[in-house]
Amino acid sequence: MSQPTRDVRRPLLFECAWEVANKVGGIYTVIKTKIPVTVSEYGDRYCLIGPLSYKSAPMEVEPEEPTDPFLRETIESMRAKGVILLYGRWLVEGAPKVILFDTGSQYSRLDEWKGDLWNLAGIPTPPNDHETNEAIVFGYIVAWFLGEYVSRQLNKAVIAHFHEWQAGVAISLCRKRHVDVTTVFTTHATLLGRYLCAGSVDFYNNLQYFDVDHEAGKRGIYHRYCIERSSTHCADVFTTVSHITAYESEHLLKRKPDGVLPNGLNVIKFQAMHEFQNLHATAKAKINEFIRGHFYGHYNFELENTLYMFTAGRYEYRNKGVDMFIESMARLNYRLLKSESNTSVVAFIIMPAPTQSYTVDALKGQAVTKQLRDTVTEIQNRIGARLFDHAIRSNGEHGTLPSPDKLLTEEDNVLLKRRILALKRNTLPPVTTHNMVDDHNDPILNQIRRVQLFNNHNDRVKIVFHPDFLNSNNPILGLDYEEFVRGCHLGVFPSYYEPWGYTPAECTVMGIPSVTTNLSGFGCFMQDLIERPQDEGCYIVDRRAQSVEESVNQLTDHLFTFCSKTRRQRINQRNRVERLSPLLDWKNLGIEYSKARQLAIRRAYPDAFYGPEGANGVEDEWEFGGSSLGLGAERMGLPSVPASPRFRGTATPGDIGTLTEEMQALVTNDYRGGYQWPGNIDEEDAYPFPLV
Ligand code: G6P
Ligand code: 1S3
Repeated sequence: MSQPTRDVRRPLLFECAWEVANKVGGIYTVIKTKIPVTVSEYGDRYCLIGPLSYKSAPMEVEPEEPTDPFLRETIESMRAKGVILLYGRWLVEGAPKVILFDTGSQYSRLDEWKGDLWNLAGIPTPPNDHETNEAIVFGYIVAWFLGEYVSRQLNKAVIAHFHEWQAGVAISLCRKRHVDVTTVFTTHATLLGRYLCAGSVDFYNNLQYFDVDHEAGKRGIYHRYCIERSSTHCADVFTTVSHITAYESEHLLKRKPDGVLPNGLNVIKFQAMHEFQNLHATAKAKINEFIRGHFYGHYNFELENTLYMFTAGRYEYRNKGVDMFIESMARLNYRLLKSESNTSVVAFIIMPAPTQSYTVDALKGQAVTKQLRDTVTEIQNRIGARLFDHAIRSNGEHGTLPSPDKLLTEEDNVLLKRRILALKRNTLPPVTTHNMVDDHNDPILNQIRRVQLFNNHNDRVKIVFHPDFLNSNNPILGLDYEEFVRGCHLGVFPSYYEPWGYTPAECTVMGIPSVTTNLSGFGCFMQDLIERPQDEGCYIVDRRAQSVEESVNQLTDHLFTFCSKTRRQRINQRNRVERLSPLLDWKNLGIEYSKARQLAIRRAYPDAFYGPEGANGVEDEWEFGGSSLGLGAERMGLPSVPASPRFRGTATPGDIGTLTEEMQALVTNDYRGGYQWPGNIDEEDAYPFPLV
């Protein structure tokens, strides 16, 4: 397969994912935020590949003509055969080249390609799985593109990096067709892992025992699983986003990852330097406004002593730990009441679900408070005018002030009373802001009912379930997600299945403390790097080695302790959290991607490294994005200010710790991060939680 004539020093890079210029979930964030470091390493040798979504592409991509003659010829040739595609610049920081393929333009070939996939790789496909059909058509078009491109461009090595099974079909095709590219496959979760965890199995204690084909078949995802597994095995280099998912992949996909590529963030975007504390205060003021409206008529708590906690993410009730979130909030409520604490907590759940509209009650709350505010402003202006008038008439002689009852007229009193009466309400403040399509069966609502967190007058923990994305134009909670996070005090993400977990990572770079678990990639990553993460505002609940009951209690303890902090302590903690940002910066984590790509090149073109050419110095000339191997924590740009977090003696944040094939066995054996995984333990998780 390898053609040593290709230049391996300055390879070309195609990065392919279903979420390129097409926001669905976390992979969009990975790719988009990583672009600046990839562009700084590859410049115009970098091009992304994704599906053409007519809804988002016009906003995301500026069309352009390719300057690379091989690319132009390839595109022209494909267009001539009916492929519709958009080539241009993705309008994000770094403005990389992007090709988006319209899968619809080749649907006529779906059956032919499905037959081919069966013959070539033994992958079966049922007729009506739209997502799989899309993955197949997309995969065939991408493999077609890569095949044509490398048959024209013969001088440079080409790396094709694919994310997640939806983009994986092309990997198997490239392998079977001997297309001269080297491939990297990064999985951000496993299909089976996600499905198994969402059920009620004791996943982590049984990982090595699952009959994977049987389990996939039982859940109707055997064909998807085949695509995922085939992509995993056909790729030159296989990686994932965390140690925990590496372990899961080894057992469920039957290949040990070559390394771990932790997800980063473009920290400059979030880092507001010393200003971030002010941003917290202004964003919190906006949340305060919402609270006044939402709890009108029952607004008996002091906002000065109110903490905003939240959980957010895709609606995966058990996987994202919403069950544990609600249960712990119920227990926190009990403990705050019992200790006669004067702290109140508003616990937000931001998780999109099918809804019909905003509830009338939620809209009314904001409307009546707005009316009250307008009336008060009106009266305030009138009082001001009266005061001014009185003062100016005194002609500098009498020096008397008007009597207060003259300032507030009978008409003002009546108006104000009307507004105050409008604040009376016979119902409790609503738990949810929207009318849910399936209110009776909604797992979140049912759990709230079970623990009876109904926003009662004397509850110290109030619940607001916002089953939609946040948006600054939202008439109820008018903030963008980022602003909302900044205004909160604590993010709470007690996930059971979380390959990485961007939500706590985003909290960290915005200087907001968070709780996560040692079943989330992010939680393990922080635990591996920092000696006492809880001291840095990064709380990690143990969901591996203790029972569900113990985990809930541990989470409740963290929440309760947080509630007893003074404002000064909270401010300090925000400062400490924010200082962890460099750990999550792509400028430091991007190097793991560089290593994976270099490993792919080495595997595809070993002669260029170990043969005579290698001896001539390819090693030394490798372009490595300006980063250096073996970064220590100090070298990650962490400020050496007093009370800095104490780091463990980590060499590199990820795990492709070396680039040599000889070291691979050592590297891959190491990915568990030192944790001893349990054998089979009989104890089953008890769900649902008992009532409090
Ligand atoms: C930021 C602001 C302070 C404000 C504080 C409130 O630090 O700079 O002016 O007092 O937030 O903190 P809290 O944790 O009570 O929301
Ligand atoms: C996955 O998205 P999810 O929320 O389905 O990929 C994300 C990006 O790698 C990751 O952060 C998350 O944990 C995974 O679960």
